[in-house]
Amino acid sequence: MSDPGAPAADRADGPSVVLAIADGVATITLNRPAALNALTIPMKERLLAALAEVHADARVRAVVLTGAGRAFCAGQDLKERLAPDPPPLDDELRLRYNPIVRAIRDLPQPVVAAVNGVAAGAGASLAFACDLRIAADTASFVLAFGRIGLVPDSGATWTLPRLVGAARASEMALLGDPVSAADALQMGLVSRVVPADALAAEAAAIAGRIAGLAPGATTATKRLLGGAFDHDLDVALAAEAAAQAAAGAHPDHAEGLAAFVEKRAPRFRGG
Ligand code: LHQ
Repeated sequence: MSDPGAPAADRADGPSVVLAIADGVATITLNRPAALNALTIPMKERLLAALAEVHADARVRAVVLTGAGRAFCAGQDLKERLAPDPPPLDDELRLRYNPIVRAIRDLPQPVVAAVNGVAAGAGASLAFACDLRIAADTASFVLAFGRIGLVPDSGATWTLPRLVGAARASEMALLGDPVSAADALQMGLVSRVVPADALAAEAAAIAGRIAGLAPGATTATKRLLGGAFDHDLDVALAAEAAAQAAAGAHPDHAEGLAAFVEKRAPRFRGG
């Protein structure tokens, strides 16, 4: 499927966003490699549609978000912004970028960003919105917004300080220097760095492990962690207790206990 009205890079390389679902794992691939997977309007709409499809599919228990070619995502397609009458920037954010970030955060399934190359501008913001980030040793993160006279967006001013702390977030946002995969690992922006040719397998393995967990408990864990910096301890303790009551009442908890005493792997059913 390709867009007749889309930029050449979309038409040449097929759909600008590819969704593949297998064994409980959805892999969403940003696919405009000739433009470093820079985001056009049709591509953002496809990404949002893919996220909605994944949200609605109870078979999917983990998601991998990655890029085709040598980049993860170079952010907004700047050439699209230079076309006559581009949409106002705030419309672009409200109608497309913000819903994508919200959709990632609201997915019941954890999302693993497999950062295969440069993640720039809103491309970095997308990675920051995910639950886990693993990177190829060739990857980098660039908050390129300032260079073109813009502010960090798509949630970066909210996610980045939570991930790396205020000091490092301020350096990245204000100076805009590329952060290598090794530095990203050191500052906790990513949790693993692997050789580039091992990234897809590593991401699939992590997502596969998540897909084997009890889905209800996994979703609740994502929610509890997602609220971690917004609540005080008492709210967090109460939220954990409520989530634990729900998880404990689910047959998957009984299955986990049975598997433990029977010394076998659990078979979680979800639902
Ligand atoms: C691109 C892009 C690109 C188009 C590489 N667009 N073609 C903004 C406005 C609207 C709404 C709200 O949000 C935002 C948020 C944002 O995302 S603003 C930030 C936008 N992104 C950037 O400023 C990054 C621009 N790109 C770069 O700085 C470099 O390309 C990076 C550092 C990503 C990679 O550098 P290189 O590895 O040296 O690759 P390159 O620059 O040679 O790019 C390869 C091709 O990809 C090239 O096309 P060409 O036809 O000349 O081979 C670039 O034009 C194209 N490309 N980024 N964002």
